[in-house]
Amino acid sequence: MSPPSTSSLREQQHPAIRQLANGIEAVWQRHLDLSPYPLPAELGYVEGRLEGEKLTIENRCYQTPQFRKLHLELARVGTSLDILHCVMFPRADYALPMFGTDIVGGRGQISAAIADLSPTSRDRTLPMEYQQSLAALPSIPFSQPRDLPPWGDIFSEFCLFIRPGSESEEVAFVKRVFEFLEIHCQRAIATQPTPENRAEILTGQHYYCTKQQQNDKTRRVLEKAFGVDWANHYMTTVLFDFG
Ligand code: BLA
Repeated sequence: MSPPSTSSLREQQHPAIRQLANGIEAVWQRHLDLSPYPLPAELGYVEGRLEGEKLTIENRCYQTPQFRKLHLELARVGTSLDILHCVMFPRADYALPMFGTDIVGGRGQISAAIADLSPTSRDRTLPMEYQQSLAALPSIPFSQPRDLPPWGDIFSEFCLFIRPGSESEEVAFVKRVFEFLEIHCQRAIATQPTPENRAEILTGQHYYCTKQQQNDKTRRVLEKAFGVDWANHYMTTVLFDFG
């Protein structure tokens, strides 16, 4: 596929968000066989304004032989809140973890930067090759680690959740996410489908999505701009659908 056209929202966003968005798409293009994903036209670019500030959302979606959906979303609330959200949903016959990342920031400061390769197997552990590759990454001493919310039992022991304390920590976070992505794409293309595991994989993805749907901070932002029903529809069909 040809490279995607540059997005106007992306140009305006926090540099770490822009770099991560550009880099995620570059890694996808380099490793995966991307095809378009049929997102309903009205959900590609969305603007909402109910109470107060305008919320703008730009979505990029692809599919590949291994992934039923690659979703990269950029959002901006007024001029004060910039968001990057990305999830890679494996097809049900590929026993792969869920890659997810979320960066939330504004006015020059990122408050939340999270990235993980989250297991979906019945025993909720990552495949051995992932454990080995992730354990081999040198640990980074981020100055402000953050605690996971109660629904965060879906994340792996390698989950990174921080508030970056400086520009160099922002850069280190973005670089680490690229390392997660490289590991994931390389494992994904080396993995053979196992249709006999479909039920287990679907159950794991269902659990992951059900937990992510409990993120009240995301829900609140969407509800304020689009209303309760739209927010719920968006969270269950675009952000975290079961496939
Ligand atoms: C946190 N997500 C947040 C926060 C906001 C959003 C405002 C609070 C920031 C903070 O505490 O500093 C908002 N995130 C959004 C919105 C979208 C979004 C509006 O993606 C989409 C339009 N969230 C994800 C994914 C992960 C994730 C894929 O979408 C992880 C892989 C995690 N976001 C996540 C976590 C928190 C968060 C764990 C902190 C929640 C908490 O502390 O309660």
